[in-house]
Amino acid sequence: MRTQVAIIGAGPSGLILGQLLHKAGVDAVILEAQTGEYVLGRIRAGVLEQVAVDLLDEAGVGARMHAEGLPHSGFDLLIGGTRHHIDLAGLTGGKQVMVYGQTELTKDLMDARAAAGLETVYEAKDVSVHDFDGKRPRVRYVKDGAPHEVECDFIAGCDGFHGVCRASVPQQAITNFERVYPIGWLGLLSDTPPVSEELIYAKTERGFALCSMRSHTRSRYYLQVPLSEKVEDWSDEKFWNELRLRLDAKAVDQLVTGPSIEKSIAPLRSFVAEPMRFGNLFLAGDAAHIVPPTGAKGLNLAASDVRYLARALIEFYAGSKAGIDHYSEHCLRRVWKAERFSWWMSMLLHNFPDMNPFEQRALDAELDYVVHSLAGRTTLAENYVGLPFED
Ligand code: RFL
Ligand code: PHB
Repeated sequence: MRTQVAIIGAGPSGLILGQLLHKAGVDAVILEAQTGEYVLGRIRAGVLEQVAVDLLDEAGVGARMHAEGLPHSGFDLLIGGTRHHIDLAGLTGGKQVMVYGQTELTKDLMDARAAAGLETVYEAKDVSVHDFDGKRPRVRYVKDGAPHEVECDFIAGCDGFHGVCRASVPQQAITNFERVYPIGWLGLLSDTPPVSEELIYAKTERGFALCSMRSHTRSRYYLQVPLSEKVEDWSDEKFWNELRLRLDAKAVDQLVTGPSIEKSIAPLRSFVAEPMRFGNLFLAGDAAHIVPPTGAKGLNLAASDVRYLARALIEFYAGSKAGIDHYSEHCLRRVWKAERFSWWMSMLLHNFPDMNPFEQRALDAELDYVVHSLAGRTTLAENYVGLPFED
């Protein structure tokens, strides 16, 4: 098989890239290790920045998101029992975020791809990438026991943190920057109405909690837990009891509980690989970087990488190499700002048991400053809604 761009991974990065390339008449195939149902079953992100919303519109898949997504113009910080409203729109000249589940967005992209008759190979096993530094990039995989090879001009590594693309780059060509945190988020999804119209980020002596949602009838809650916790040890009742202990009286009063539909623990990690281009191989999304979920940036960064990558590849076929030559530099400038923000928001809102007491007090003071200063709240809001593209 021959194509212009071989995309590895059918998560949000790969699917958005495929759609943008298709719109521009660039040929691509997507190879995905899992089944479509498995990809759709992963409960992950919920908050989209305006730039991600705009990109989904550009890709022609925004209709259901606009009909069913929930625009949010602010959120609450609940600190030591006191609420502080962060008026995103008021602080950023009217900018908002959109609450729309990654699952829904993925489904819209899968449907659009199927409707256009575009090829996605699900359950592509043993994917390997070859000669991406040379003239004949190729991708090999096994499907239903039979080996296949795709010849291409470019390979887009959209295969997530544990994918094969970054792992195929020679070690001396890549630098990794990493910070692991000794905590995780225990998430619970339930068909219960959200406790509040806006998200609540809570910092308490028992640890962080987040009240989020997927719709007016479906809630998503998270609790900070030690990494050693096992999800099997958290009955729904135990989760709801602990959540109550981290909320204020108003939220406890309004909280509607019910059986969980999904429960899982995700570790918190910051990670960046530099550069993001190796000859004709490009990394995008979680394949190149990970943020702790506190700032709601992971999916949004994936969207911004793919925006740069689609433009660069489209420009290449129109006769200019400038976009692909600057891909890594453009992405990383935005990536590092989101990394910094996600790290900072995580440090401010979680409890770190082994932290030096001086640093703990200094962080508490910083959080107090942020909520009581217009400049502090503006910085938080400006980063949360998403920084503008610099091009
Ligand atoms: P994905 O979604 O991991 O998709 C990668 C795809 O590649 C496939 N793959 C392979 N395919 C072929 N061959 C191989 N060898 C392969 N290896 C892997 C995988 O099966 C998969 O289908 O990466 P992508 O597309 O870059 O998208 C990134 C986002 O999924 C991620 O950043 C977000 O979910 C992060 N995130 C959030 N981001 C936000 O912007 N806002 C949020 O509110 C938000 N909340 C979250 C989150 C992530 C969370 N978890 C569980 C990590 C909340 C949580 C709890
Ligand atoms: C979510 O709804 O899953 C969510 C929302 C905000 C975050 C992280 C996750 O910061």
